[in-house]
Amino acid sequence: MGRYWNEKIECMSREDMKKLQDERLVAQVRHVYDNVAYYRKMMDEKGVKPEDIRGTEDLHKLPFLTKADLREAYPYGLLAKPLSDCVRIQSTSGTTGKRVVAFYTQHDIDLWEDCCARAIVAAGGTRDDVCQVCYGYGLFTGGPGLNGGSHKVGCLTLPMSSGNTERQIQFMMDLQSTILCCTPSYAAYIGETLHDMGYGPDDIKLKAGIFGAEPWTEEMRREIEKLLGIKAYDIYGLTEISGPGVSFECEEQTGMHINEDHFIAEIIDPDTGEVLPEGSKGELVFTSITKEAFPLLRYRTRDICVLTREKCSCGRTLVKMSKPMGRTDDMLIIRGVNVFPSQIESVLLKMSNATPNYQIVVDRLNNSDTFEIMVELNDDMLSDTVKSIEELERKISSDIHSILGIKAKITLVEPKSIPRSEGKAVRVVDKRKLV
Ligand code: DLL
Repeated sequence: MGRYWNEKIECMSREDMKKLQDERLVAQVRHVYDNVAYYRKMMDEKGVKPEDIRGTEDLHKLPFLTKADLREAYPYGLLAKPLSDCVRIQSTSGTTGKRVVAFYTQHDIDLWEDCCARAIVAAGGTRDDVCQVCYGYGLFTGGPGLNGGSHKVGCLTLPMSSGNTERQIQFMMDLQSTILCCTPSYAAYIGETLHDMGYGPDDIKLKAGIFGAEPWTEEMRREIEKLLGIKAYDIYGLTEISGPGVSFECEEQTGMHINEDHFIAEIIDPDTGEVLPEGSKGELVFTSITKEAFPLLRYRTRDICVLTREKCSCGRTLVKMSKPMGRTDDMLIIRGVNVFPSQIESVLLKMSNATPNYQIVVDRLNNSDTFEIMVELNDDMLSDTVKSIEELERKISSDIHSILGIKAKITLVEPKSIPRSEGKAVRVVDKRKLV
């Protein structure tokens, strides 16, 4: 199988990739215009006709699509194929407003699973591997996507879903799993539990992990790699665009290659909508050029990141995106300051005696925001003196202050007292009623 799942595509020259994207984009715009009344209306209002789109250079002429459009069109308003051609739905984990429901034909499932297969092969997966999938199964795309990719590669697939961590570890040992797929926070929890059970990396056969669905830092990567004795690869995706595998990391671990034969990426200024040049930081926008049932054109992800076409040592020519650096919407605004949970995480990961398990609690008292960060101590710290605990509290507090410019109340709590999540970690509890 080699280093790539699809070498022809993954290592295609820029000119050939552009040609492929141009052809697919033109056909997709026509398909959507002819079959989706909601989209036709948006294009008509903007005065754009399908024949105005002749290639990727015309992409900017199309209107953006946002989550608000998806909610308005819920459930069938953006469907581009008859329901009888659809074989699956998946849905977002969002807790506010209406859920987003995405539809798939069999062709759409195939291309999505193919993208996940590319990610697994990039992480070193072959038909000799045992791939333990502990992302949630069901409406969430994590489990089904990686499960499908793992089948395609020919790995022995363990469809574990999340939860029952001791059983996960038992299976991991008994069936000698070599690849672990789950959220990074769950991977860290599996690592902690492994150690609590009296085992270490030498007792398991894992070699790689494919972790995504939530933000995680480089420090967290190193921590998980150490706990489990593996190489940890990032994977990105969103339900609206298909699920995991929109982009994936290679052995260079310096960003995620976007599957550009299926998804065209742009970076825009989130305030003006203007397309920014390569290397600029801005909001990531995707156009899906091969999906049949739920093809979104210029969908605003709200994820902030940077794209780069620098040559990658892995040989892939697919454009790379940085780890998302936050979101334009779940960014917290505390006392007027923009706060990304990842900034807090990176402070904590630099402290040797605090753990990256934290929860931010924001409230509003007498018209002023309160900002508390609960941080778990590690076991060694428990036996320490009150003085050294106070010292740590002061250090975290001053580092947070210097990064964010605002003060937070730091509360150090006992190891394992912050509820663990088996899916995406709950890092923020916002009790303010601002809407
Ligand atoms: O989280 C799909 C997925 C499953 C990706 C498993 C990777 C692995 P949604 O629930 O629709 O889909 O959430 C999508 O999660 O817009 C990002 O804000 C965030 N996200 C996804 N992957 C990453 C990542 C899945 N690797 C939203 N790093 C996206 C940071 C991520 N954030």
